[in-house]
This record gives sequence, structure tokens and C-alpha cells, in this order.
Amino acid sequence: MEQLVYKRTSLIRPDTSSGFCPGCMHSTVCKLIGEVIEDLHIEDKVAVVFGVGCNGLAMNYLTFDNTTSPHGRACAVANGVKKSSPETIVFTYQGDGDLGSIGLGETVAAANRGDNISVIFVNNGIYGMTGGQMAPTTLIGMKATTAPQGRKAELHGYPMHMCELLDSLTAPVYLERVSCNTAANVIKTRKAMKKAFQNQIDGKGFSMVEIVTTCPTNWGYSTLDALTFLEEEMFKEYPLGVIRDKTEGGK
Ligand SMILES: Cc1ncc(C[n+]2csc(CCOP(=O)(O)OP(=O)(O)O)c2C)c(N)n1
Ligand SMILES: [Mg+2]
Repeated sequence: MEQLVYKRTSLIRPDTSSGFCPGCMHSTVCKLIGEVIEDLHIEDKVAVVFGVGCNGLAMNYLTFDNTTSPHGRACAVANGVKKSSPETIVFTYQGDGDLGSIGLGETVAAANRGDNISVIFVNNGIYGMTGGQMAPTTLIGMKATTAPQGRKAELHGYPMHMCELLDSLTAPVYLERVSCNTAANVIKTRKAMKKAFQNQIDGKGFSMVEIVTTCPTNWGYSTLDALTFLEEEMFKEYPLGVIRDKTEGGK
């Protein structure tokens, strides 16, 4: 029988170890990005634009071209990279605070222009890197350092659904919400990422993959309880699935 080996992708530096918290899904996301880039053989022409947040820790691990942007502006920077170097396969890697709060304008503008870029969006419902402030995606009732009694709609507004918001625009070609909580969902995330990159290679335009993830450290849960919260509460507000697929064969 063939032996299954859980190996590190060659796009993650061998001399490093992950600095992400236990139970954080950024590590899985990084590994999947590496696998997809290898699958598509684009190692020499791919570049990532990081947002500001825990995703930026990946800068220490990746072997391919990367840069960062002012907080929230990753889509605008990615657009600049793509326009000045059309052969580069450029993607952003952003959190919910970055993409949906401070960078909302840039995100919507890039999606509305139909920029030919791929967006990897990690929605953990909180500002992770800075210690748990409320994000636009924080659930009603969920505690944050800036909402110690929990998010209240009348004070803070409602959780923001980025895929659905961008789905109101004409230009985006592909919007899918996925997660990494089970092996089956990890496989779906990998497929969705691959499709977002392939769309760009085929010149189809703006694609975004939203990955709903845990942040045990800032949610104040053990890694297992965080998974339960993800499945019971986060998925209720952010149902997984394809929101839009205008690519050939899409719905
Ligand atoms: C202009 C600016 N404002 C605020 C900050 C502080 N800051 C750094 S990371 C961050 C939150 C990032 O949260 P998110 O995008 O959700 O990513 P996560 O860490 O949760 O993955 C903030 C507010 C900054 N670096 N620059
Ligand atoms: Mg976040």
C-alpha cells in the first residue's frame, strides 16, 4: 500500500517553524497556498501582497516573491503589481479587519473594476494580531476587547458578509466561502484557491476565496471549543458555499 506522507510544501522555508497560535488556521491556509502554486507550476511568476495582520507572519516562511501594503490596501497594491507586470500571478492574503474594515474601499473598488487578481481572505471574526478588537465580521454577542459586553447591533452594527456584498457588483467572476475545520473542507479550500488562481491565469478577472477560521487565542477558547464555536456559530452567520461563479461551467 502506498505510504501517505504529510509533507511540507517546498514553498515554505525548511529552516522555519510556524509562529501561528495553536489552533489557528493560517498555517493550513499557507500550506494550501504552497500546494496550489506547486500544482499550477507558477512558482517563478507568483507574488503575494500581504495585508496587515497575522497573515503577515507568513512572510517569514514563504520562498516566493512577497510584499506588504499599508493596512487594508492589499487589493490596490495587487492591482498595481498586475497592471505593471501582467505576467505575474498576483494574489492578496488578508484578514477581515484588513479587507473588510480599513480596506473596505480598496476591496470594493478592486472587485468593482474586476481587477484580474486573486484574493485569499481569512475571516476569523476578530482583529487577531492586535489582541482581539471587534472586526466588521464579529458576531452579535461575541466579546471583543472593544466590545467587552459583546457586539450589540444597535451600537456596533451587524456582521458584514463580504462575499454577499461583492456579489452585488457586476464584475467579480468567482466568490466562494470555505473553511479548514475538517479534511473534506480543507480539500474544498484547496480546490477553491486553485480555481481563484486559474481564473487569473485565464484572464477572467476578480476572484475571492473567503476562509472562515478560528482564532482560539482571541476568542478565549481552547482549540477544540473554538472549533465548536466555528461550526455552531460562525457557519450560521457565514454559510459555506459558492456565492458566485461566472466562470465556464459555473452556476
Ligand atoms: C493604519 C494602521 N492601523 C492600525 C494598525 C494596527 N493593526 C495591525 S494588525 C490589525 C488587525 C488585523 O486584523 P485582521 O485583518 O482581522 O487580521 P488577523 O490578525 O485577524 O488575521 C491592526 C488594527 C496598523 N498596523 N496600521
Ligand atoms: Mg481577523
